Amino acid sequence: MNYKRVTKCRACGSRNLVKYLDLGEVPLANGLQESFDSSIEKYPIEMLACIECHLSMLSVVVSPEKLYTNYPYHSSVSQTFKDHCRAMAVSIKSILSEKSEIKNPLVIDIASNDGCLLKEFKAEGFNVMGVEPSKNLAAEAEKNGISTVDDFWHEDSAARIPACDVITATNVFAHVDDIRTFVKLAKEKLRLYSKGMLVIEVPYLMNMFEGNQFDTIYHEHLSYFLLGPLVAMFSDLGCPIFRVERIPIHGGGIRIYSSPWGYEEDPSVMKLLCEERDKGYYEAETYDRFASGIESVVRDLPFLLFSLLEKGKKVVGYGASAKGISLLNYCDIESRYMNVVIDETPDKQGKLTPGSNAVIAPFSQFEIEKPDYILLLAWNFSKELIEKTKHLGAKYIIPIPTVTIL
Ligand code: JHZ
Repeated sequence: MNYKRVTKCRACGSRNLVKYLDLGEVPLANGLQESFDSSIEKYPIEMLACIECHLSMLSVVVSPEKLYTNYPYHSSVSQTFKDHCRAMAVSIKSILSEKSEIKNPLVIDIASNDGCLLKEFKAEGFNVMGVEPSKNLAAEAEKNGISTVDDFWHEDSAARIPACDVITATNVFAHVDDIRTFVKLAKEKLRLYSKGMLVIEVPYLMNMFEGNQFDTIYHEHLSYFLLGPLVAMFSDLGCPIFRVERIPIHGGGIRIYSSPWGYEEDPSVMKLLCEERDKGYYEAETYDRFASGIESVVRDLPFLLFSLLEKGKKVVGYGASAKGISLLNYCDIESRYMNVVIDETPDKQGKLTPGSNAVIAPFSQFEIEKPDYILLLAWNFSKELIEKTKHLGAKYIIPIPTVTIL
């Protein structure tokens, strides 16, 4: 098996870890299948919390080579995400210009995917460079004019990039096992004269708990972040967090800004730390409450699909997202309840969802299936998905925080 067990906290090094959730064993969410395979590999999903710094993490780390060498997720499929990238580039440009005089700054994006974010920085006048381990995505970014080092972020790849003014890392930090080295390597690349900064976006644990987003727990996401453990670790590494923003993308995340070059701390940092403490995120019962809250979805979703099947209704999934595929597995939903999931990512089409074995089909399949119900597996893009399909006249099933029909 290509995984190892976690024995200490990857943020603070404590061995004082407590298990608060066990979702059994499921296949890798993006391990899309070419054909039905009854012996598909499954890996445990258990959540641990560090008693010292309150980082939440999975109990296992699956080998990154297994997860990412050929990665089907393309950032650019969602207009909502493209809009988010545009706004991020504009906002960072304005923060940087308040602090430094630099013309045409250089931004490096770690895990740059198909170049979705760097394209927006380029449009804002930045010089850009990506680092992306998935060969298919790095090649696509290069084709679109984004210079990309096709590798993971480690000492060798860091040595191949120049010093820069901004490093961004969106939706990758949660995927990294050695987060301390990740930050150290980034910090060393930030130029002093431009007061270089590291900007990281991660899904936020408070949103996950409040929204019952347990489907976002899967093998790629090794850590589930609060601001508290991040602030402590970044200070310890000499690259303090000086600003934080809550962002709506992917069900709710945080964008943290850090730098070794002496930025004054913005009040946003202390405000969110206090909110975490006041809402009980450093207390055990909050974790137990989250763990017991997922039971209703795991019970109600299969029950709903079963009763719709009994009534002869057709249900089709929309968005073969990693979280959606995980949800189908957590709820034990087999292909007889739902055998088609629509997804507009060409690399996903024609494949089967691992574990639940639904066929991933292009958008045009909606006209053939004529669904009575569309299960929004990418609920984070509900607005966009509903807008695109409302002409079909189907009802929508939103699976979380509680199973709801629209
Ligand atoms: P989406 C991703 O997870 C990937 P996933 C990653 N693991 C991560 O960390 C999180 O984000 C935060 C499709 N779609 O983005 C595209 C359409 O077909 O919710 C995607 O396959 N048409 C790195 O996989 C899927 O839905 C559309 O119009 O859970 C959405 O996946 C839209 C909007 C999406 O993330």
